Amino acid sequence: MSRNVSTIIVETLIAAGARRCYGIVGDTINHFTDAVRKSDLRWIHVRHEEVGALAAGGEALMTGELSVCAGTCGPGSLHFVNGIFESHRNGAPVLLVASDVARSEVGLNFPQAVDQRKVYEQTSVFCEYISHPSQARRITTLAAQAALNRRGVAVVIVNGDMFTESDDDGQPWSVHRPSPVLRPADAELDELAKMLDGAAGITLYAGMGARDAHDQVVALARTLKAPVVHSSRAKEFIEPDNPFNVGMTGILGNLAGLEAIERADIMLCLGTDFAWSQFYPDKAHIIQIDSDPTHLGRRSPIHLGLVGDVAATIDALLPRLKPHDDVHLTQALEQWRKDREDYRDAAQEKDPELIHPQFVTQCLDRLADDDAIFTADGGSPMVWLLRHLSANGKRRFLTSLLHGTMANAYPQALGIAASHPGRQVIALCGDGGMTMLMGDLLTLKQEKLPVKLLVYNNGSLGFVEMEQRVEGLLDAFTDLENPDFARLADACGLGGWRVDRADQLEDAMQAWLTADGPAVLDVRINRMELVMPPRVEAGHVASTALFGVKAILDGRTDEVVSLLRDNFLK
Ligand SMILES: Cc1ncc(C[n+]2csc(CCOP(=O)(O)OP(=O)(O)O)c2C)c(N)n1
Ligand SMILES: [Mg+2]
Repeated sequence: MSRNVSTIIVETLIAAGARRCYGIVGDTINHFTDAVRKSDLRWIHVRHEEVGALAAGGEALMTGELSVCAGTCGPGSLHFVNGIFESHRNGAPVLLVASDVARSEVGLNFPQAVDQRKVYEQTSVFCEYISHPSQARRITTLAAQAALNRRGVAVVIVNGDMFTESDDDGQPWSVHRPSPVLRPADAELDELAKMLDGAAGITLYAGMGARDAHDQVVALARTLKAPVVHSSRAKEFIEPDNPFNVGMTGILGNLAGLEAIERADIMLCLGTDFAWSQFYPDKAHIIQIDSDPTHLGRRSPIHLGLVGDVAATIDALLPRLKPHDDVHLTQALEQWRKDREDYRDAAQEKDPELIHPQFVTQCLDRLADDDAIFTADGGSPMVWLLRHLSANGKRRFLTSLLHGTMANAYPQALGIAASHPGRQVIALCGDGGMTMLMGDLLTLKQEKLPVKLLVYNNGSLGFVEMEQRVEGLLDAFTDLENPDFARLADACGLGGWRVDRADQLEDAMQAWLTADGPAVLDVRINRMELVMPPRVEAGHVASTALFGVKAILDGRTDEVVSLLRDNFLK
């Protein structure tokens, strides 16, 4: 039967598992949205396409299923770029239908014409035009298949006039999703077992590639008596029910994580591509197991690199290993206990006038549902999430750790709320992040998506302000003059609460969490908060002191005093 290209694309997307499409209508996409209107694909009408892309990415990452966005030619399709980059980096299967001007106008600098392929090629696993109506089902199918199997973004570019062309579309193209098992050769596993058996202190470092291998990682840690350090993104999968967990390394990490790697004789990397080379050890032998051979030895020279899925590789390795003794493990677990005490201490409020973000986040940890889904903005909120919310195997976490964008939290939460009805979805927002894409608060109301936004209101682009100070610069261009976000929420039709004192927090948070529909909790937190690295180096102290001197000379003595008081003397 003959159908138009719009209908064929929509049918194919639904057959590939897509349930929602995020976007804004416009001339070259209107026939596509008309086909969406007549279908079971839900159109979520956002106010800014970047929010649509982040929302589709949030949905796709949490469900593992295809999510779609679509935009009109030129500016409409361009606005998705930052959110599409986020999914390209974090592996969320998103399909973007980007449109362009009619074919009769291509190459003539027609208003709004943009070569979408040049824009999106660098940020996708698949990027192709539908050049003939007979390709519509085939290209869309292959795009969906690439996004789902290669974990990333597929872009299908369609000229506006193509959507109304028809084809009789006879062939049954369909998406295949195989699950191969990948593991190293027997001889390689024997060599690995020999190296591990000859080593005293072994530390496991688990990344996103270990997300389906929780039980295997724990079993391996038990046999090797190895502490387990995890990357930030792997927190939700590796932290729960893991007696060998000692936290994270890196600038956002903790001392136990850092030292477990420094002290090890072997650092065994399991599905991690952690990018900061300075946190890899000088002394330890590094062994890396990854399903992607291009990751081997990319961040640090390694002694052995093997290709395999983490779970399948550990299953094949365990019978080859002898049990180890636990000196290295005991030391790491003792430090982890101290690190958690320090985190708890950081959240004690002695002065009700001063609200520390750690206190706010630990209160949320207690009051949020056991299976809540949390997102956090790039900037300090992501650190508070990683350090102060506990993973239990049911809670889920998402932050922008690879692309590192601001303003991701509530847009991602929007897509997660749409795809997880009945689940509590909480966005930890910076005041900078939330106001960067504030217009889509209206979408939460209009589309009835009950996201709970917690705004860490420090009146500043705090993370960067801190970076500037720690580098010995006088902080500049970081002030944010904010409205009362609770009143703003009210004007947008959302619930709104505002907290200025620590002793008001718990009641307000309780009311906000149990509110019907979307709601904002605006908490006035301490502006002078420093995100402490796991170990304060002499260089940090010297350059922060340099900021102190410059600030005093600039007449800002009060700020230096509060920086010291609020971080070191509390
Ligand atoms: C889109 C984008 N612009 C700029 C930056 C640089 N940047 C990183 S964190 C940050 C400040 C975030 O401020 P806010 O959201 O208020 O969070 P805070 O750190 O104050 O808690 C900035 C400007 C970025 N990562 N992404
Ligand atoms: Mg801020």
